[in-house]
Amino acid sequence: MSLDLLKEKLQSVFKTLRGYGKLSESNVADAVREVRLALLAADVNYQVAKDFCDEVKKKCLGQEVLASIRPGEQFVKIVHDELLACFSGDTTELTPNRPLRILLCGLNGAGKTTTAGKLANWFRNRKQHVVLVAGDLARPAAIEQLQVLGRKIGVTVLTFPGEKSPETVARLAREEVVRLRAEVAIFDAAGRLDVDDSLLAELEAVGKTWEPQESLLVADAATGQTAVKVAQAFRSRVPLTGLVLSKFDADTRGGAALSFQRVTKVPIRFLGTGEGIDALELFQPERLVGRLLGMGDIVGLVEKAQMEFDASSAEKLGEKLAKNSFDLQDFLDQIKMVRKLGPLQNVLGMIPGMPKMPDSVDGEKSLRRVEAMIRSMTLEERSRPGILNARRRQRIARGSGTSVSELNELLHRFEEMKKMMQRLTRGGSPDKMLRNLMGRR
Ligand SMILES: Nc1nc2c(ncn2[C@@H]2O[C@H](COP(=O)(O)OP(=O)(O)OP(=O)(O)O)[C@@H](O)[C@H]2O)c(=O)[nH]1
Ligand SMILES: [Mg+2]
Repeated sequence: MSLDLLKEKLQSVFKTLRGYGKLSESNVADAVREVRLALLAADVNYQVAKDFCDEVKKKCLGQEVLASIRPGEQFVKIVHDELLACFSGDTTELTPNRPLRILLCGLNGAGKTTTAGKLANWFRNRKQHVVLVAGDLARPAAIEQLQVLGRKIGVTVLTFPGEKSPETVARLAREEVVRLRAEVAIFDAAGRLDVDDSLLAELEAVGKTWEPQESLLVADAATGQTAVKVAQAFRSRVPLTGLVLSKFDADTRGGAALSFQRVTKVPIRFLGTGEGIDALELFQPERLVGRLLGMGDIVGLVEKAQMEFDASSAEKLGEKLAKNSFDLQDFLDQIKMVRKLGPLQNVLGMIPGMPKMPDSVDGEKSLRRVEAMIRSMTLEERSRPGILNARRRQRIARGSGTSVSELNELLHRFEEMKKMMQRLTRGGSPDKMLRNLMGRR
């Protein structure tokens, strides 16, 4: 299996770290160096590996040490999240427009024709009317190869015998696609041994006529950084919308996958995982990263520990409430703490007094405004909101770029929340009450 080497190396780094009592500057530096070597050995682009490691280091040193988990585990989680970030950005869905015209390009032997067959099969399995277009007029047996594939999966292959220009084929095929009312049409273009001007010029011309919504570059994963360079060269002339990494099943070092998106800014859409017609996977970053680390359990564990950590500071908060000394400063601390926990829509509900937000964008916005308002208050105002007269309120609203009525609403909500919490505290221990309030047992 590919990627095994990188996986092994990462695991040995994690093992070493597990022996330490806590993450310190020096053991983090050691571990990060090991990770960098592992990435480079796996053929990850140098700059990508460097940025990656800088980021991991920063996160490790900036993070609270969670009492209940071991440093190695926390480190795994950080590496995991950073690996995922290598793929963040664009969506992986193919455009919903119909007819969907796809152009497959790439070097000789990259796997274009095979991928064309696999993709056609993929759409056909999804009950889409799909056709293949034989656009490789350069290699003598290319048309026949596609026809054989088409017959195998029961998909029409459009050919234009005698035609010498791929551009003309693109024009005629487009008309045919409309006539046949096909929903998806996949153009199998010619390759070259190397990226050269004649190839790029041909693809440019085909692109102008075929006007594909999706231009996918098929690149051989086994060629590692070379594949990344090829992608960069193509991208300069052909507006690529995605990559298909073929031969991902072969014994590759796997690092190319990690470099692609960062270097080329083009998302990986599919992985080719074998010669068979079914050997095509929609690219899912979580899956790849999970496979790479082989430690989904640890990632889950750290997430849980973060929740526990949250609960222990909730206890302290509970004491404050019991003594009726919970003030706006504590409220602000709560918001800060909750922020650390991750996706806002999941955690917003944990802040006492925060209304449920319909979506994370609105939630984030409103949270930021609440923070701004509290930050515009003096410390005295934060601990004794009672002194907030009209003048002070005006000043705070101006200072935070909000309005007096918004501030009034916040203060009202805060008082309501305090009252409600007080009622709840009478019925039990503060920390139990808070856990209840925060939806935990
Ligand atoms: N193991 C493996 N082999 C693959 C995969 N994709 C393609 N191949 C093999 O790679 C070889 C070349 O594939 P083609 O699809 O003919 O490549 P092409 O890009 O169309 O090549 P040209 O038409 O010559 O430019 C074939 O032997 C395929 O079986 C894959 O995902 N895994
Ligand atoms: Mg081919």
